[in-house]
Amino acid sequence: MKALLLIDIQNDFVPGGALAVPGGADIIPLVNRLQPHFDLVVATQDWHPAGHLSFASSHPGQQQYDRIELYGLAQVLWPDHCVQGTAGAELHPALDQHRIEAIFRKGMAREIDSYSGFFDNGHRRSTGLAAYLRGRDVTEVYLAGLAADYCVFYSAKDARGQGFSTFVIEDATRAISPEGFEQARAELHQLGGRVVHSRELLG
Ligand code: VGL
Ligand code: ZN
Repeated sequence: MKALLLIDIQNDFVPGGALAVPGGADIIPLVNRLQPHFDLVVATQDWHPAGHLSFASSHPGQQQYDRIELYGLAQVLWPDHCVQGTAGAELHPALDQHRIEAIFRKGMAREIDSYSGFFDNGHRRSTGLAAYLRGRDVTEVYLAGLAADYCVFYSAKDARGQGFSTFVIEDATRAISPEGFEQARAELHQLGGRVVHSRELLG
């Protein structure tokens, strides 16, 4: 079975949002066209409590996008984003949700960030996504959404690590930085993941 994972297609990650990914909203019509080509569609949602320690505002004296160490893990300090219950945390209104069977939330623990939809950044706690996919006989995981160099990339790495055949749909994602995406592409290749274009799927 083939699953489409829609990563963090939320208001805060598109232009006008708190942590806008350049061109982030442009993927949504394509994401909607892709959905019927999969057996299962699952979404993730970045879902932070106010005062999350990935927010620069939680570290007086630090600036947005500074890099610090947080309980032994490298951490980029982000603008406040995807705060639980806010409009910025909602899935984008143009995203067709009718085929989304489950939404896995992440980033709820204040002390640790969670880029991947499978595990927090320390691989300490699982969201249950891998078990859910296995329970649905999924062997192939395709990823789309935001951002290519953070949550899509980390989710793809973990999908590989969990033994799924893994494909990032390059034109159905956008990166925070282009260099970040090129590095992610190389790392994913090394792990046996593939980057594909939507034309290979839409037929
Ligand atoms: C993301 C930074 C912080 C993402 C989430 O969805 O790529 N990036 N939180
Ligand atoms: Zn976040």
